[in-house]
Amino acid sequence: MIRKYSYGTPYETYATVLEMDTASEPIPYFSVEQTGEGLHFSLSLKEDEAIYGLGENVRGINKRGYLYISNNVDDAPETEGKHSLYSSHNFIIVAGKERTFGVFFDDPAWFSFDLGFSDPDMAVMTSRYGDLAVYIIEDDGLNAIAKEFRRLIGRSYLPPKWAFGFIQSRFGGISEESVNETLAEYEKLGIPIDSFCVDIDGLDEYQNFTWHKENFPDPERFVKEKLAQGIHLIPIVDVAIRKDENIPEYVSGAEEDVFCHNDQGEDFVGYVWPGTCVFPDYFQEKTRKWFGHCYQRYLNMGVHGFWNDMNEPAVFAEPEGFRRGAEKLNSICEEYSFLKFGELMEFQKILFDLEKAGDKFQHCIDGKRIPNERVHNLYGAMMTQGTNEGFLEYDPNMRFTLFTRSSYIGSHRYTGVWLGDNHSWWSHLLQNLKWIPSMNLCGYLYTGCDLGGFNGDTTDELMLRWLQLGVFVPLMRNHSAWGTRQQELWRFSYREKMAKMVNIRYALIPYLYSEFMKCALRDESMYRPLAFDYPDDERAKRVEDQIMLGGECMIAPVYEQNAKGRYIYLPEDMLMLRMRSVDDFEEVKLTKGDHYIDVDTDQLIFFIKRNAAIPMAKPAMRVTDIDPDTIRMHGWLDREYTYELYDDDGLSKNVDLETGIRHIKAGM
Ligand code: MIG
Repeated sequence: MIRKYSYGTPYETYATVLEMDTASEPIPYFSVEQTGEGLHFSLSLKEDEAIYGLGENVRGINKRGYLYISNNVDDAPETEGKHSLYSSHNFIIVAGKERTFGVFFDDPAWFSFDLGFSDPDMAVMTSRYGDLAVYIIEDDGLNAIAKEFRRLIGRSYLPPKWAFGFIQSRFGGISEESVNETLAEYEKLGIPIDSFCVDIDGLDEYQNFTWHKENFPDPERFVKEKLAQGIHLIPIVDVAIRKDENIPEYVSGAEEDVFCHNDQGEDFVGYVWPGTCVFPDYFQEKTRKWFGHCYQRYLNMGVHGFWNDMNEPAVFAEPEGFRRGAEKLNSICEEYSFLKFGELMEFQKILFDLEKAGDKFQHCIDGKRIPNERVHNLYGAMMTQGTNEGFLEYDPNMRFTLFTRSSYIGSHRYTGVWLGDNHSWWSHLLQNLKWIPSMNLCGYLYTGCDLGGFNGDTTDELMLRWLQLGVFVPLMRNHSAWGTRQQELWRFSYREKMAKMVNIRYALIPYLYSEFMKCALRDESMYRPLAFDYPDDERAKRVEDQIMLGGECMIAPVYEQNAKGRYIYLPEDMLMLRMRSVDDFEEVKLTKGDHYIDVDTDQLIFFIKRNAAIPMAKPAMRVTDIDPDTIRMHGWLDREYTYELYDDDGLSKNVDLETGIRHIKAGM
């Protein structure tokens, strides 16, 4: 059951798809109080209660015990001391013996979740402006509540099947040659791959919808050539557009007045990668249409995958910012004081501070001028809606690959998400694992983190271990930053071991795709905290480094350097697969309870519930070449098990569970 409550004058956020009346009785569970700081929703927490959700934020699967702030920001590194990341997903479930309910605060402005931070026994949610809708979601247990929430927010984005293939990416140095070189090396090593990302350095002076003139001299030919090899190119699309009469998007956009304004009624100008830029005002329908149309340049070439970046939005500086920065530096030179120096630590904010921009950065909503801060967390989500307009214009029945950095609940209907600029840290491998079930709870099924880590230098062991998690993650992308150690798999001493892991991924694709599509079409989570499936198991509720996958599996990666094994808690009997490669593996029957498991660096482990079975196929070099006739079932069976294998053409929007499901029997 879902009930809606309304406060102030909520903005249209596009988060929900159900038309609902506002309840007239006061909101249950919470006491509501207005102070100078905002509208507070307070709840006293019982000792046994856990809190799940929040999609993208720092720290655990159980979010209790910290302060989280919805305030989309480009602020790497994603250390646990942060309170905000790139996206805001204001949905939580409070779960305990006496009560379990979900609550969604549909508020696109600054919003905080003090979940036992100021007071361990209190949860206080604060809306800065008090213009919001609140939804209380009740049902029978955690999974049922999660599903009910998804009914409220609508069906998750469906990527094409090729998006489940391995994606190679690198910020720095991409060219026709570098792509061909990696392809050839991967071919030699037998590493399957389906796509390459093209980052901003692969564009013409960092500008959207272009190609670097020297590195991609004939993009039409190159795109065709790669498609003929079964390889997709996935270019990046940034928010900002250079203010330059020679840029067609600037000219057409200015003509149609689609950019964000400042307090003088002129286009807001700020510096980002392409130079002096303007920012599309995606809150306007005409902007979304215009922006979507810009993608046709790529789409018409056969480019059918994209990643949307910098859409918090990230603004490096504003024109007067540089003058302010210079003055600050001068004043320190003239008279050094530690206080002044301290301000330098926040130098970026001297150049531009979106949080303090006020009327300087405005949107036009329903004909009214609205400062960004009122709807800030929606900006990236509105961008992806614009992208979707472009897809619909090109082919309304086709699925496209899309992942965004910034998002809000609602954009899960249009896009996947990647977790921005993580680090080549072991702690971020674990962060990756914890992030996935929280994202699933908020409707984001097509998700992944930069495998191997984006910033910093990865190592053979970290890359290999991270791949052993990446095998199970829908968006399987290896990406790294300019200036860091190069991360293409063929460059590592462990390349042969890595090749085997990617092959295991491709062997699992029929299963992963089937589970993904079933969950998407049934409004379910593909990855869940153990607590969701074993609500009566006190131990399962405490587990933060294992998650459930689909209807049959549990994953538990090794996430520590030099670890040759790890502890596992099994909430029921399970079959462990310990795999060196698709053909070199052991099946170990394990009983419910605690186990210490040996896992050599070149081994991947995962678990299948007793009396369940999963399909694995013979891998192929491309997703489309995987032959379903090679499927073999794996499981520990005391009786027959029937697996529902979903499959379809992987490309069109003609998706139907009934016609797509084939029953595969696994014998004893
Ligand atoms: O300011 O396009 O998160 O994946 O490689 C950095 C360059 C801009 C941030 C993205 C990252 C991407 C990088 N971008």
